[in-house]
Amino acid sequence: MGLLISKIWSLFGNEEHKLVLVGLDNAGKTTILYQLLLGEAVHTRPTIGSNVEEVVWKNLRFVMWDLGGQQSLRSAWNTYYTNSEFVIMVIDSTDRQRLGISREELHRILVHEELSKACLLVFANKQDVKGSMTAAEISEQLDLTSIKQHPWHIQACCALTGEGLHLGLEWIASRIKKK
Ligand SMILES: Nc1nc2c(ncn2[C@@H]2O[C@H](COP(=O)(O)OP(=O)(O)O)[C@@H](O)[C@H]2O)c(=O)[nH]1
Ligand SMILES: [Mg+2]
Repeated sequence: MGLLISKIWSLFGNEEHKLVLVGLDNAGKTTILYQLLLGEAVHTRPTIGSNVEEVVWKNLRFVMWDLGGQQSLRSAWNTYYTNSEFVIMVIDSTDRQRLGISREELHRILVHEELSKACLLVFANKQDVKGSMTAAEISEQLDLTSIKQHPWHIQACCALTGEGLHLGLEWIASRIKKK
């Protein structure tokens, strides 16, 4: 009976999907989370530990974990991976210098056993800044085409205005439908 109810429940799209937002400090993770939640850019401070919010979008319920990105906090990311269906990596598209570190972190994350079935969405954030790297450039630098074990997608966005964020969620929704 419980199973039946949960099946019917899921037909209405009410199941929860766990997402983790990762990326270096200052990439825009917290801004993205609150832009999706509130539809506006909030003033952020560096995240110590994590923020978690439930974002409801088109009948889908996402539980989004926003993890602090400073080097000292990155080792704690793996404690949040359990049952995560999506990894959202946020990239500061103006930060050419640290893209190599993002690449290393990304590939380190993806081999984690608890994420073996997770899909990857990369947000190429801060597209409003002149001279920022394009999604194509970032895709190449992150070596995304080498990722064969996880469905992935890269989306250009601007967390300050929200532009592109919903296109990212569209992709996530399309992956959920495929399951
Ligand atoms: N220009 C611009 N600045 C952004 C954008 N997204 C975030 N920021 C700024 O980048 C800084 C870091 O954002 P935050 O969300 O705290 O990054 P986090 O450390 O990844 O959580 C803040 O000053 C944000 O206002 C964006 O799309 N464009
Ligand atoms: Mg933050």
